Amino acid sequence: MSRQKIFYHTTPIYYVNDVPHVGHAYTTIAADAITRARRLRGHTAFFLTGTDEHGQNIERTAREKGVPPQEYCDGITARFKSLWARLGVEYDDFIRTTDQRHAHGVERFWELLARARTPDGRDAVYRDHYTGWYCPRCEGFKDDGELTQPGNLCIVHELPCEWTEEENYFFRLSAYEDWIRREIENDRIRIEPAGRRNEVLSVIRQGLKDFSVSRARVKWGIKVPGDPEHVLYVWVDALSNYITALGFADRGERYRSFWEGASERLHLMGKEIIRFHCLYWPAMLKAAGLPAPTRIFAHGWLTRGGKKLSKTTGNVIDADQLITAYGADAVRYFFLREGSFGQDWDYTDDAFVGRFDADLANDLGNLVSRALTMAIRYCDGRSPARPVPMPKTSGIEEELQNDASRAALVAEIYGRYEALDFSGALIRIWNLIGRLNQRIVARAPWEMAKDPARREELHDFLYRLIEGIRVVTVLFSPVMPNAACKIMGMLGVTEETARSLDWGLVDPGVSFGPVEPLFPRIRSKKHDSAQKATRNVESKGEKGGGEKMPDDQKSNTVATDSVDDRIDIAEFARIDLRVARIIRAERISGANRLLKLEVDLGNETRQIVAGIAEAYEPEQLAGRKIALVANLKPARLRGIESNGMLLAASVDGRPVLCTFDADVPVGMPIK
Ligand code: ME8
Repeated sequence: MSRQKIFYHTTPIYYVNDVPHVGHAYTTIAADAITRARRLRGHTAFFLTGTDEHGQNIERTAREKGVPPQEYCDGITARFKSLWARLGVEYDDFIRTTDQRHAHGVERFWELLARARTPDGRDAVYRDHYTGWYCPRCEGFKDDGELTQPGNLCIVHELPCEWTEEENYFFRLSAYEDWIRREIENDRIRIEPAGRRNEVLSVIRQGLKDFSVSRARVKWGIKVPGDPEHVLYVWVDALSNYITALGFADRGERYRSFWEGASERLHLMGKEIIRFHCLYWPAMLKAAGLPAPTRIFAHGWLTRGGKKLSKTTGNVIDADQLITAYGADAVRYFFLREGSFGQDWDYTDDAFVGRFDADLANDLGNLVSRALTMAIRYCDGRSPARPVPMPKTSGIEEELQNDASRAALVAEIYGRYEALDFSGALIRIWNLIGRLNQRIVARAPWEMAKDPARREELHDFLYRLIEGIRVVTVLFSPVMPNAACKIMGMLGVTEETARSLDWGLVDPGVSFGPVEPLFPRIRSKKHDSAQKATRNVESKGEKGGGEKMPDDQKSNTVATDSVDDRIDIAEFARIDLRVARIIRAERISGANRLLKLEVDLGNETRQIVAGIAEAYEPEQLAGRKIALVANLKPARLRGIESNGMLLAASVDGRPVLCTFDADVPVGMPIK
C-alpha cells in the first residue's frame, strides 16, 4: 500500500438554467469513481460538486418562467441533487453560489485580489472601460477568433454575441503570463490530456489579455465589496466555489487540509471551460497568495448524431430515463467504459444495449450466477475450505492468489483509474472476468462433481473462483458500487472484506446466496444472434477471446454449469473463412473506433467495417492480408454496410490483426 495521501476532486458547478442531462452526469460519475478508487487505495479524498446559480442567463431564464430567481434556482438544484442520489454519487459537499458561506468566501477572496500587486508591482485589479463582444451563454468575452461570421455567433453556442460597452473592474491577467506558462510547462499545474495542455500553452503564447471581473448591468450576483453598483463577473464568482466550499472565509480546517494540504487538487471538467480553469483561476489564486490547482483534466464531449449534447440546442439524453430503464450502475459503467475519457464520442442506444448485454449480463452476470450456483450446489450452500497451497494449474486464479502477481494487476488497474483512463481500467478488469469465465469452461467443475475422488479439487477450484470474483468486484466497485454491494451480499462477506484486495478472505463455512439476478439481459437471444456480427466489430473484441459462456437468456439467474460449449466440425465448417487483402481503409466520421475497409477476396471486392481504428492507421493497412469471415449476413454500422468480419485477437482491448506467416493467395479458404 502506498503512503496515504490527501486528494481534492471537483466537478464544475453546473448552471441551473435548465435541468441536468447526461453530459453533467458524465463528469460527476467520473469524479465519484476516482474518489471511490482513491479511498479504496487507502487515501483520503474529498469530492465537491454543486451549482452555479448567478448571472444574466439565470436571471433571464427565471424571468421567462415567471418565478423569483432564488426560487427558480432552488427547483433546479433539487433536480441535480436528486439525479446524483439516483446515480449513487456520493459527494462530500454540494456548494451553491447562492449559499451565504459562498458569498462570504468570495468577499474575502475579492479583498485579497483588490489589494494584490502583480509580480511587476502594479495593482492586480484596476478600473477600465470595456468594449467588445460578450456571449451571455458562456458568460464570457469573445475575441474575433472565437466568433463565427456572419452574425458574430459564439463558436460554442452558435448564438449571437452582444456588443458591450461598460466601465468595469479588470484583473491584470497579462502580468501573470510568464508565471502561468512556467507552472504548466513544469507540470506544477498538470493539464491533461496532452492535447489540451498544448492548446492552453498556445493560447498563452499568443498573449494573455486582462479580463473584466465585474458587470455593471447584471443584478443577480454577488455585489463587489465596497461598490454595490457592480456584481462580480460570474466566472470569478463560480471559480471561487472550489475554495469557498471548504470554508475559505474563515480558513477552517477543511480548507487547510483539502486545499492547502492536498497532494492533488484536481478539477474535472469538459474541454470548453479549460481556459477559465487553466488561466483565470490559477492567476487569481496566485495574485491572492493562495495555492493553485495541481491538476486539470478536461474530458471530451458526449455527442449524439455527431452533435454536442447541450441544453441550448435541445440535443439531450435524459439521464433519469436511462436509470429507470437500466439501473444506475449500468449507466455509470456504460459512460465510463464506452468512450475514451479525454476524447469526444458519440452516444447510441444500440451501443448502450449491446454493452449491457455483452459485458454486464453475459460476462459479469453469468460468471457470478454460475460460480455461486455451483458453490451452493456442490458445497452445501457454504464457502468451501480455504485451499492453502497454490493451485498446480496456471490459470487466472493462480495469478490472483499469488501476492506478487495480484499486486501487479491491482497496481496496473489503479494506475489506470488514477490516470482517469476509466475505459482502460474496465477493459483490464473485464479481461480478468473473461479469463475466470474461460477457466470454468476449461476446468469443467461439473465433471469433477461426478467423481467423489475429485471432491477436494472441486472445492479448491470453487474457493479460488469465488475469491477471484470477490477481488474483481472490489476492483470495479468504484464504477459500479451497487452491483459490488449486491455481489458481496451474495458472498456473505464482511464490509471490510468487501473492500480488501488481500487473498483468502472469504470465510470457509459462510452461507452463500441467494443468487439474485444482477443485470437481466435487455435483448432476447434471438435478436442478439442477429446483431452478433455488428457487436463483434463494434466492441473491439476486448473480451479476452477463447471459449464463450453459454448464452442462455436465463443464465443470469439460473446456473448453466453442465452445458458443454464445444462445437462439432460440421458447425465449424459452416463458417466460410477466407484470406482477403485490404485494398484501402478510411476513417468513419463520428466513430472513433471504426474503419471502413475495401477488401479483395480474389473473385470479388467487399466493403467491411472493422473496430480497429484505435490500433491501426488507415494508411498502414493497404496491401495487408487478413482472415475474413466471408459468409456473415450483412450488417449496418453507423449507417455503413459491412459485408464480412475480419479476425483479430485482443491485447488489453487493443485489436491485433490475425496474419499469415507465409504468403497466401487471396481468396484461399482457411480451415
Ligand atoms: O460551464 N459532454 O456549467 P454547465 C460532456 N457553470 N460533458 C458535458 C457535456 C457534454 N455534452 N455537457 C455538459 C458551466 N457537460 C459553468 C461551470 S465551474 C467553476 C463553472 C459537463 O452547466 C462538462 O463537465 O454549462 C462541462 O464542462 C460542464 O458540464 C458544463 O456545465
